[in-house]
Amino acid sequence: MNTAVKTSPDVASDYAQSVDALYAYLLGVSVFFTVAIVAVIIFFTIRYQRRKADEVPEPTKDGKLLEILGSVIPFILVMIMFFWGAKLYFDARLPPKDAIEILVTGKQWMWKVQHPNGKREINDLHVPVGTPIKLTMTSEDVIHSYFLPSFRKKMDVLPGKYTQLWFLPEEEGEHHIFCAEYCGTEHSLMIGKLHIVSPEAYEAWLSTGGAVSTVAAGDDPVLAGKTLFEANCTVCHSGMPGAIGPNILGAFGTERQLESGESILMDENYVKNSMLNPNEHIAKGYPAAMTSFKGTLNNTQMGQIIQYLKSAAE
Ligand SMILES: [Cu+2]
Repeated sequence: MNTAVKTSPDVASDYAQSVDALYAYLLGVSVFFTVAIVAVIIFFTIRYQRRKADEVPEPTKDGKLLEILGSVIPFILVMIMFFWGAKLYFDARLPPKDAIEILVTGKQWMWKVQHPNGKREINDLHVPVGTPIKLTMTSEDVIHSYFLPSFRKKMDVLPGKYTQLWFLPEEEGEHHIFCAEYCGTEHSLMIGKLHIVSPEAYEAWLSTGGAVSTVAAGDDPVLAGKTLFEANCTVCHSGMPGAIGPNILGAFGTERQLESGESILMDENYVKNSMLNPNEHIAKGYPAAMTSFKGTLNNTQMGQIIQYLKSAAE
């Protein structure tokens, strides 16, 4: 039996290794200065204590070089922390364009996952090796957090908002998935397994169980979104003659000009907010004529419309 104490989770990617290296640097700098400062305090306490009641210390002289070194060295050390940390942060926040998008919904106390072809799974996540994976995540209730410790990647999952987390599975294997935000009684059971398999095995997995042929049309988020779009949005938003709203088919991912003179990126959060609070951002040249779909469309349906708009813009 392996009884070795683990000091850090498994390392499943180059990114995880880079995070560990930065962590080692932070820890090294902290430990070095803690030890050095404590040692100097102890040494000075003994060396310079008052030995006689009438003892008066010698005046000290300025140590200019010491002052400069005492400012410049820490400055360089913290700037290394800043730029190194910023680089890793940007790497983590910007998913590559060719990433496979998988939808994740957090719910007390499970992770509901939907793959591009509509296939669903709960808690587990199957992904093909070698392709970047982008998780687009939201919550049905409280704040959760999707944590892949072996990849050193973690992102809050929030109700009423979409967040993203991406990672590159570099080797086949199995890894932990945790909820990293205390979310209620069974938070500790909100765990899953990440299965990294070969691309062939992933394709095969996608078409088994809830086989593609048996995935109902209503299960495919894009198809379901298309039906909902046509029932609720087409009249005003697909460029029909005389339409009172802007055509949004094909516009996902572009900058939208607003009546206020500002512009805003049409992303998941913008589209969802426009369905809930249509008058918050009015498109340039159009009247504030839309009413809210709050209570008409549920979270899942709004998500499906977003998936349809995304696919219409590809
Ligand atoms: Cu949770």
